[in-house]
Parts: sequence; C-alpha cells; structure tokens
Amino acid sequence: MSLDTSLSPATLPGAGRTALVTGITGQDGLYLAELLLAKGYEVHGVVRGQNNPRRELVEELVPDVQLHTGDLTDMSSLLRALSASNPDEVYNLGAISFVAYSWENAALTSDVTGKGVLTMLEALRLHAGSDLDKVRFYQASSSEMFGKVQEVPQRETTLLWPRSPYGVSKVFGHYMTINYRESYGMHASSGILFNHESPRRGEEFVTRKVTKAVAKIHLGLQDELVLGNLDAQRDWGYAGDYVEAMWRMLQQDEADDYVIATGVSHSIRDLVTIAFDHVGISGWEQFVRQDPRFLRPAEVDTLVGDASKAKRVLGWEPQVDFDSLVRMMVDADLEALKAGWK
Ligand code: NDP
Ligand code: GDR
Repeated sequence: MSLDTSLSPATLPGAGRTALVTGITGQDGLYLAELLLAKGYEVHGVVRGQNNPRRELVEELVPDVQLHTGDLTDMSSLLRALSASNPDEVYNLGAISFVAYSWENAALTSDVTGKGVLTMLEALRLHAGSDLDKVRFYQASSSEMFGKVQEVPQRETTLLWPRSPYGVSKVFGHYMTINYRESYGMHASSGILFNHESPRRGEEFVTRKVTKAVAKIHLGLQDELVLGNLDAQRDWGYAGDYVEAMWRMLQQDEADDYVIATGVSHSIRDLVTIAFDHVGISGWEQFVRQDPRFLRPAEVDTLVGDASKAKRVLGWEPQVDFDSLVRMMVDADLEALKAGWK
C-alpha cells in the first residue's frame, strides 16, 4: 500500500490533479496533505479564523499546501476557496470533532459538523455548475453514528442510532452526502471511519491524554491521570493508514460508502495498561483516578467495525495494530517532552 517512489513526478497518480481539504489543521488534514503531496497532487487547504495558531504548523509540516481562509458556516468563503483552487477532489474533514464538547455546544456543533456539510456540498454544486460529475467529494463520516449498538460488528448497512449532538450532526452530513449523490449524480463518498489516532492526535481525546500523561509520569513531571469511563471499548487504528482509505474511495469509478476499521476493539483499561507497561510501570491503578466530570450524558459503550467492503473494493487494510499505535504515541510524547528540556 506504500507509494512507489520509483515513479517520476509526471507518472505519479496525482500528477496534474488538484485537491482541496477542509480541516487541514487537524490530525487527518495533516496526514492527508502529506499523502496527496507525495502522490503528486497540488494541494489546497481551508483554514479557519483570522489568527489560527495551527496555521503555522501546517506551514511548517506541509509548506507546499496553498492555504485559503474559510469556514464551513460561511458559504461565500468556501466558494472563494473552490474558485481559487478549482479542485478535482474535495475532502471535507473540517468539523467540531470532540464528542464531549458537543453536548456543551450542541447548536454550534450542528451548524459546523452537520449543516457545514450541506454548505460545502451546495458551494461545490454552485461552483461546478454543469461539470458537477468532474469533482469528487469525500465526507468524513464517523462510527459515532452507530452510537447505541444494534449489530456487532458495525458495517455500512447497520442501523444508525447516534448518542451525542456530534453523532446526530454526522448522521445529517452522511445522509446529505448520499442525497447529493442520488439527486445530482455527484461523485460523493462517505467514509465511516472508526477512531484513529497518532502522535498528532489532539490532547483532549483519550488516547493522547493517556499517552502524554504516562510519558509525564514516567519522567516525574506529573503524578496523576484523571479519566472518565474506563470500560468503554473502541476500535482504534492509525490515522496514517486511514487517510489512504479516504484517497482510495475517490479513485473508484463509482462513489459509495465504506466502513474503515481494524475489526479489533479494546477498552480504555487496555489502553492505559499498554501505555504504562511500555514505560515499565505495572501497577497503573496507583496513578489513575476516575472523575465523573469526564463521564458523558450518554455513552457509546462499544464499537467494532467490519471493513470487509473496503478490503474487497478498495484493497485497503490497516497496517498498524493497537499495541504498536499506543507505543508509538508514548514514544513520541516522551521524545517531545525530552526535546522541550533542551
Ligand atoms: P480534528 O479535531 O483534529 O480536526 C478538525 C478540523 O476541523 C480542524 O482543522 C479544525 O480547524 C476544523 N474546523 C473546526 N471548525 C471548523 C469550521 N467552522 N470551519 C472549517 N473548519 C473547521 O479532527 P480529525 O483530524 O481527527 O478528524 C477529521 C474529520 O474526521 C472530522 O470531521 C472528524 O469529525 C472526523 N472523524 C474523525 C475520526 C477520528 O478518530 N479522528 C473518526 C471518524 C471521523 P481549526 O484549526 O480551526 O480548529
Ligand atoms: P470518541 O473519542 O468520543 O470515541 O470520538 P474520545 O477519545 O474522546 O473518547 C473515547 C472513549 O474514551 C472515554 N473516556 C474519555 N474520553 C476523553 N476524551 N477523556 C477522558 O478523560 C476519558 N475517559 C474515558 C470516552 O467516554 C469514550 O468512550 C472520537 C473523535 O475523534 C470523533 O470525532 C470521531 O468521530 C470518533 O472518535 C470516531
């Protein structure tokens, strides 16, 4: 699945093609931008806000990306980004993505994560006019749409029962994407991605919260890790693998929806155990405290995905298993903390 570096720039799969990515400052945006540049694409990104601190990170990590100011709630800004980039492929990764936050800001989450998808689709339709089938669209749908589990493992046909304002908003975006495909013949695909993580994961999400805390505890910089529900189970994969699946979806002749997952589920306890084990601490209970502050009004208890359609049609398979992922993240946090000492 890795890129053949023997290809000359002109024969790279993305040569002569242009992609526009919303959410470029996020975890997936950065990995996707790197992947698309390596494939020879001209890459454009939408950045929100007048002084976004993460803009510098994008400029440092992927300096070849051309940035446009825009917001998913502002159609004219999206139209400007579309007209400046004239993309062949649009990847809509922008969202308020933190599930816990979505209860505190339900209306804002609906505006950005839900209605923002419609705003993007409509902007694309206005921009492309009669050439709509020439532009391919990817929507970042989520396993959170499955919510209260109806079937194990979850697949493309599983009933959706979202359990948070975030999940409900993603369902809206998911069905709007399908609706634009069916109504206008648009090449619009939706990736139902299960949790995916990396050293670039935001520190509010549980994997990164744990790996950073474990690194700090190991270095004597912190003495406690405060968590919520330790029994929830997630199907965690590596973000670098998952952006490859996004790209593969848009290379198909027909647009469709795909579950992307490892097929293996672990609890938060497993995550904590592996992270502490990796730094040589076996009795992690002495460092971990549970606080109801981190419990959610409605929890998604367990998620595990069936990615057999993606394997069959896209030839996609995850490369990094859960243990390796957690160890990679702890090592990256240790390295960053030690570098900060210099
Ligand atoms: P991040 O939270 O790391 O990134 C979210 C991105 O959305 C940021 O670039 C953020 O920009 C941008 N954004 C927020 N609000 C707006 C807005 N109003 N207009 C335009 N952009 C906005 O998420 P990930 O990279 O982890 O995820 C990417 C996408 O995939 C998201 O849609 C997420 O919901 C979805 N997803 C993620 C999964 C995962 O496990 N990571 C699994 C399934 C789906 P800013 O710098 O301005 O904050
Ligand atoms: P999730 O990710 O809600 O699955 O959404 P998160 O890492 O926030 O939570 C995973 C599970 O861990 C439990 N948990 C805690 N979570 C956080 N953040 N902090 C804690 O202290 C804590 N303690 C226990 C949670 O209750 C939950 O069960 C992510 C996001 O990337 C979404 O955008 C994406 O759509 C889904 O993954 C798939």
